[in-house]
Amino acid sequence: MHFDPNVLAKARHVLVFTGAGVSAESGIATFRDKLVGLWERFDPTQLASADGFRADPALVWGWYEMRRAGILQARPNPAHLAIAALAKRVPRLTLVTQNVDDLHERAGSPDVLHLHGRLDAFRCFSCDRPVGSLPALAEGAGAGRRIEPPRCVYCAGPLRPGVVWFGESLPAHTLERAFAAAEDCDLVLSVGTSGLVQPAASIPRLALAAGASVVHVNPQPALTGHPREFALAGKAGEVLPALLQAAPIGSAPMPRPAPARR
Ligand code: BV8
Ligand code: ZN
Repeated sequence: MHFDPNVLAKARHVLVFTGAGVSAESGIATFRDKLVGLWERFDPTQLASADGFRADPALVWGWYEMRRAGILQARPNPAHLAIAALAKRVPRLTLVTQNVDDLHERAGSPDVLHLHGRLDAFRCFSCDRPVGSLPALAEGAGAGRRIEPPRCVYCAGPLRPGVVWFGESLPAHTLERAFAAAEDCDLVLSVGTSGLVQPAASIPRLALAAGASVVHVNPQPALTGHPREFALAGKAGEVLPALLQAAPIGSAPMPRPAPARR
């Protein structure tokens, strides 16, 4: 059944739930994309874990620094901008992301709920103290190489990225807010996610169970067959601006992207 853009126009509360696919058109590799270079023979679930970091801190820190370099080079794409514009055109919008980049923020979205943390928030792996200022990107980080993590000034432990690794708990308050939005919203726009990682991936299902409709924006959408679940097959950077055009909602101007946090 085709999605009726009037559902978006009539929505009181829209929950936008994004995954790596929303940043794909900004040139940031998704988790489905094969890992390259040094990391080719690893599975992200091995690298994105405390055990993986313990086993080889330089390999894992080098992987995150390469990703951080890529994020600094990247710019928000029309999908990020459309989501920021949508927030100004519907009565209430909650943005929940699995991504650890800051492209939603740089597109102008306020109050982004990062279920899996932020790559550019660092803390000590040993004493957990947060790091005030961003460590400078190591020479050649963008090319991808092993890099020894910087040391904590308090206990000399290795720094780690402020992301949620596999086997680690999600930030409880953020998850609570995301689940509450899933229970309250009328519509979920699930954008660019393969829906494989739990508990984040349960958000669309929770919303369906609470009576909302769910639209998957994805070149390869995966539907469960629920009558209120729809797919808009295609790239987020094309589908979302078109959806905002088609839906008879207010017309706030598309925001201008902000520069990366250095
Ligand atoms: C937890 C941060 C428990 C890091 C991430 C066995 C052992 C251990 C754990 C488990 C296990 N089995 C299950 C688990 C639970 C585990 C899990 O779900 N594993 C999976 C692999 C089965 N979950 C956890 O471990 C979570 N914690 O359970 O804790 C616990 C409980 C109590 C006490 C202690 C512990 C923590 C999970 C968080 C992991 N961290 N990220 C980092 O970024 O490095 S997950 C990471 O992968 C992302 O954040 C994201 O969530 C996920 C990737 O998914 P997507 O974003 O969907 O991206 P993907 O590449 O998969 O798909 C891209 C999609 O985009 C595709 O569909 C594609 O078609 C589409 N696309 C492509 N181009 C476009 C597009 N769409 C639109 N437009 C385009 N242009
Ligand atoms: Zn420390």
